[in-house]
Amino acid sequence: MKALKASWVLTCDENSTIIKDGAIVYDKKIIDVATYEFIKEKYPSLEIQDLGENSVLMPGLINSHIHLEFSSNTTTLKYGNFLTWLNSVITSREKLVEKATKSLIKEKLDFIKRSGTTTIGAISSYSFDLDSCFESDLNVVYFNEVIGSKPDMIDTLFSDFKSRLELSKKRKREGFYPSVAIHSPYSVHPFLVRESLKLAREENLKVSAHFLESPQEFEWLHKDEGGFLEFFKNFLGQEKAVTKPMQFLEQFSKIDTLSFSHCVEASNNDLEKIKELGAVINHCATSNRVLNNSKLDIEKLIDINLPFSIGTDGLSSNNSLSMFDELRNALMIHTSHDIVKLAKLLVKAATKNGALALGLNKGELKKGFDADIIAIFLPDEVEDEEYLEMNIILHIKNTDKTIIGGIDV
Ligand code: MCF
Ligand code: FE
Repeated sequence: MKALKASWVLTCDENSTIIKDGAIVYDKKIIDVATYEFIKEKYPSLEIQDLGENSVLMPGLINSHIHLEFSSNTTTLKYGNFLTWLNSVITSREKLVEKATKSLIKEKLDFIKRSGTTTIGAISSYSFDLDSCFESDLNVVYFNEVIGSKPDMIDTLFSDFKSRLELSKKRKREGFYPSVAIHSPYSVHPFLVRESLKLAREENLKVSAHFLESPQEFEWLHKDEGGFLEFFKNFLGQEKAVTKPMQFLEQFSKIDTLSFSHCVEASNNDLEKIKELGAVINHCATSNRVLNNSKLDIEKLIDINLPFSIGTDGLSSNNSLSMFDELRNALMIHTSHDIVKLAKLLVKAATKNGALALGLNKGELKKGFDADIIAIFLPDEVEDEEYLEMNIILHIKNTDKTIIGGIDV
C-alpha cells in the first residue's frame, strides 16, 4: 500500500470533484481518496509522499483513438481535403508504414507515456505495431482493423483479419486487450461488418469504427455522389456505396464496449442511434481540423447526453500524439463554448469517458478503480479551483510521475 499527497487531487468522478490538499492511498487499485488530514488520521502508520507545491494528481489520460502504424508521417501526407488526404495515404502508405519500425513506434509510445497518457485505443491495420504495444507499460486496447469493400476479396480479407486477431489474442498480459475495429461505413463490405461483429459478440471483444468523418463521406453514403464516386470508380470500379449510415449503425447492436470516431457529419438520428447503442464518440479535434476543417458539434452531444472521449488519431492526421497537446487544440477549436466549462468537459472526456469508450475500470480516482495516476506540476499557484482544469490544459506538457496499475513506470 502506498500513498501520495498533492496540492490538488482531480478525481474526475461524475461530479468532477476536486480535493485541495488531497491524498490518495493505492496498491493495484485505488484504496482511498480524501483530504490529506483525513488520510493521515485514518492510516497513521502509512508513509505519505508529499509531492509539494502546485502539484496535481489526476487519472492517467486515455487516448481512445490512435494509429501507431502511421507514426513515421510528418510532412508526407496532404491535408485540407479528406479525399486529397486519402489519395495521399494510398500513394504513400507503403513507404510510411515501412518507416514506422518497431523502434520508432516504441519511441512514440514512450513519448505518449511521458506526456500523460496511460491507456490507448490503438487501431492496427497490419499488426506491425503488435510487438511494441504488447511490450509497452501502457494499457492497450488493441483494435485489429477489418477493411475492404470489394466482393471478390471478402474471404481473403476476413481470414487476414481473423489471423491478425488470433495473433493478438496469443499475447497475454494485464492491460492488453485484443479487440476489433471496423474501418468505416464506406470501406467495409456489409458481410465483413456482420461477420466481424458476430465474432466480437461471441468473444465479447471491444469494438470501434470510424463514422462520418467528412462531407464527402456523407454525400457518398447518402446519395452515391461527390468526391468518393470518382475515388471508388478509379480504385474499385464501384459506383454505389455499400451501405447507408443508419444501416451501418444498426449492425452494431449488443456490443458491450463500442465507440465511433469523428461523427462530425452524423445527423441527429445517427447520434440518437449511437446513444441507443450505448456507444461513446471518439473526438479527434485536430484530425478533423487538419483533414477537412470539420468540427464535432459537442453542444448537440451535451443536449442528448451522449458521451465523447478524446483521441489524437495518428500522426497521419496530427502533428502530436500528446493528449495535452490535443486537449489544448480542442480548447481552442470549440470557440462557441465557455472556455472554463469546456476545460472541465475536456478533462472528463480524456479520463472518465475514455474509460467508457474502451470499457475499462479506469479514468477516475475513486475507490476500486485501477491505480493509473499521473502527477503534474503547475508553473505557479492556482487560487481558485474553478480554473484548475483550464490551467492544466494550457500549461502541462509532461508528467513528473506516472503510475500504471499501482506501479511507477
Ligand atoms: O482516422 C484517420 C482518418 N480516417 C481514417 N483512417 C485513418 C486515419 N488515420 C489512419 N487511418 C488508416 C485507416 O486505419 O488509414 C487507412 C486505414 O487503414 C485509410 S483507408 C486507405
Ligand atoms: Fe482514425
